[in-house]
Amino acid sequence: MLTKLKKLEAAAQQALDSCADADALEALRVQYLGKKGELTALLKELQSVDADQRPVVGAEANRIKVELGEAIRAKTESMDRQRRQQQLESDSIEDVTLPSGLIMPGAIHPLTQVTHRIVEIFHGLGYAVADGPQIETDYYNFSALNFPDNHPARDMQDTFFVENGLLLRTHTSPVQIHVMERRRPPLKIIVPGAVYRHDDDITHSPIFYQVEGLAVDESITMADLKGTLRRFVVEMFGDNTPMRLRPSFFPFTEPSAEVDMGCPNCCGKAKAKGCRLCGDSGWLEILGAGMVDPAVLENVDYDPERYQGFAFGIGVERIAMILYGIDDIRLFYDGALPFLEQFA
Ligand code: 2NL
Repeated sequence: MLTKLKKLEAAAQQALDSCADADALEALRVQYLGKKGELTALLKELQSVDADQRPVVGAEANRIKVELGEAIRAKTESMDRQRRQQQLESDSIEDVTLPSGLIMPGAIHPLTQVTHRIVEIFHGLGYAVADGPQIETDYYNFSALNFPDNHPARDMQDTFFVENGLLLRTHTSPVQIHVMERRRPPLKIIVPGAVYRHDDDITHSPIFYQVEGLAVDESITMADLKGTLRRFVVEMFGDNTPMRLRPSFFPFTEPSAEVDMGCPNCCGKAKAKGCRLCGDSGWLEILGAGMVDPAVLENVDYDPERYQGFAFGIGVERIAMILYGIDDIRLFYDGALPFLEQFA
């Protein structure tokens, strides 16, 4: 019996050494250790061994069973590791700089394109670009701009307040206040940037973009304002675009005006003027403007007897919607590619 066991062990060891893959190893395991395997069969013969020999033979058979099982498991594992290593090496990318198949070229967002165009027009008129913080104090966003303490725009319902009495600017005007505090006239600046109001429907977004302008010098008049805005309208919408100023009110300008352009949809057409876009008036409001209120100049220590200024505020979304015939402001913020790709 012991001789049989020794022979079996030697044969199994030799077979194991010549196993070349996982299938062969599994076949080997079944051949020796399986239910009908050779070692299993020998273990069953144990009953016929003399009782005094049985413990020695039994122990030897068990040792072979355990060691052979362990050897097969170890070789299976080592071949597995080797196979994975080879796969890693053969799968490796030789040139990591090669482009992938699908490349989606990016494009400038339409609101950014329109902002750039507006800034470019005023740059051509000698304006310098300025910017500043989007989180502001009540002073820079409201008080310095001559908003009375009880003005409804200060209301929680219109303004996003953050902690410590700070707020998200509701217009870019606080930037102009910072610039005027730092510099003396003459001054011509254009201020593009994100602003925030608690508003959300098809013509209002809680974040939106403005370009405000400010010019301060000795003897600036309303005629300078009108001539400047005329240049803007002509550059943006074309030579023959009608434009008009309508009296209005802002806390920070006096006098104030709203500026309309002829409705690009119906103005000048043969039939009677008016359509859905312009509310049947033939005119579309495009921006607000006015002469800087002397109280605002005083707040930044400019002498209002010596200096005058004009200012204006342009809503980027509104200009883009008119320019491209878009009727829902939310399209700019949804990030849907079929919409955005049209501006690539
Ligand atoms: C609008 C109106 C406007 C201004 C913004 C301004 C800034 C300073 C002083 C005076 Cl620091 N004015 N900005 C003036 C008039 C109108 O915006 O409806 N924008 C969309």
